[in-house]
Amino acid sequence: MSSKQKSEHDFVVVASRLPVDRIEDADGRTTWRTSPGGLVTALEPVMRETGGVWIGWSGDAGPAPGAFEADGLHLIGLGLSDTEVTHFYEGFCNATLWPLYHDVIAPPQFHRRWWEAYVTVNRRFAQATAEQAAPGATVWVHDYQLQLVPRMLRELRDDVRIGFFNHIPFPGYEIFAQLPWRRQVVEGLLGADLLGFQRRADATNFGRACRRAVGLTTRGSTVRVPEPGGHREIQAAAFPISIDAKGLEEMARRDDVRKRSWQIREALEEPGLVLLGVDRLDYTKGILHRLRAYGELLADGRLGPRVVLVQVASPSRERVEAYQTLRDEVEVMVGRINGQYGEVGYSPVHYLHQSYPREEMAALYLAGDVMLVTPLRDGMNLVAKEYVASRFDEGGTLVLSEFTGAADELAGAFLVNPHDIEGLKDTIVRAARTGPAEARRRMRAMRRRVREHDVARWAADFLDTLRRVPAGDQPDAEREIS
Ligand code: GDG
Repeated sequence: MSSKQKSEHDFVVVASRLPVDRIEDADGRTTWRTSPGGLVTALEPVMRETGGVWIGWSGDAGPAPGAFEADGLHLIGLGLSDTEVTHFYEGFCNATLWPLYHDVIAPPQFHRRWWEAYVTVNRRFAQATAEQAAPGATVWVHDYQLQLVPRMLRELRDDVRIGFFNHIPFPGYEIFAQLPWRRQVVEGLLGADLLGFQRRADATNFGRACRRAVGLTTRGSTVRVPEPGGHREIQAAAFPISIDAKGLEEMARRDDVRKRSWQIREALEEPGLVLLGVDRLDYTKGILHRLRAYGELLADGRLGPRVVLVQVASPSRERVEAYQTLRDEVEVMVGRINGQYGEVGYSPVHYLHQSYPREEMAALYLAGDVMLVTPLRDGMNLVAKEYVASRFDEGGTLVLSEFTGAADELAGAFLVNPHDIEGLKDTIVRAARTGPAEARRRMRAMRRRVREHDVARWAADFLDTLRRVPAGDQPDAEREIS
């Protein structure tokens, strides 16, 4: 145990990013504003109840902000140097693991110096966590940026209970096996007591990686990890993440938000049909496939006159090359479609490369007739769930890629394989032509699902399971796993 250990917090959240944004005021002083993401909403009550702490990076290169409070939450900001931002964050996280874990949609790059930075930064997170956790504390580590933290932390503090949740897919073994450091990554994760994934298929893929990369035995969701003189049994299972459905519905019902949604439709000047896409500008989201299908539908005239596609593509990872290339490709295609099918006073694509306040997002969701969520691969896709939660009017239809985690849950969606452009076109047409009674039936079923399985339930399910898994070493004699 580290001599610097402060042993303060019974609950520690460890995520690559802090749940706050840095704001410089006019006098150059730094203040912090909590960013209202789903994860914070879900974990805030637990954090407050337990006096928990959140450890993460502020998002800027430079010295560590250290311990501070924002809106009553205890936060510890860790620092990354310029080189670490390049090698760890933009490199190993966003140009190695992200494409690899999304079925190599873009080619992953493998560089030893990026891996070294990944190890260094993960160790920094593990050490900071070991210093903050009270004896027997519960630690919840998040996502692919921190896969080595569970084991590093266990080596420093074998008294804490460690959960890990992977927000992105865990790939099939043939793909995962490309990673030169596959064994270290699996062993890093196996330091946890409970590993959570979005879909059962991800947990199954992880089990296979344990068998193939490390030679372990698994049974169902249990992985048996040998330890000197005994073994540990770890659970790897699906915990599909969700959203603050109630909060979002309340926002969508607000007068100002509804008014804004009418204004949006008005600004589109009597559209025949409004299709909507909302994504980070990322190659996993299938934006090019969507645009291609839409362009062909305009050529065929199958969607009728004055159809518009509103496509929000919020800026993301702009210093990573694959993202710059994607932006160019998307913008060329948007320009081509508008050039070919637009008229004075009519643009078939409204492309918005901007970030919007949450209220504007809710208004957009209300203004869309057909929501297009067409990722080539996506751990869950919260946008699909947000659309459904916002539609208190039970209007609108959802076209949803089979390759999202959300497709396992949202049975009322029109499921589609985005690689199949003909199929995508037919599905968009079907979703657009659905009669109001059928659309309402589908929307109701999806809304029920999202309301009953919201982000608070997700967090409670994970933390309850983590509390129940047997922690620590077990003697070898008890039972055999085949
Ligand atoms: C990862 C996994 C998994 C987008 N533009 C704006 C904005 N957004 C918000 C959306 C939504 C979130 O960002 C995006 O969440 P997604 O789930 O769709 O996708 P990723 O960012 O790739 O998230 C994913 C998720 O983690 C959670 O586990 O579902 O599979 O890839 O909430 O609304 N929000 C605002 N302005 C924007 O312009 N305010």
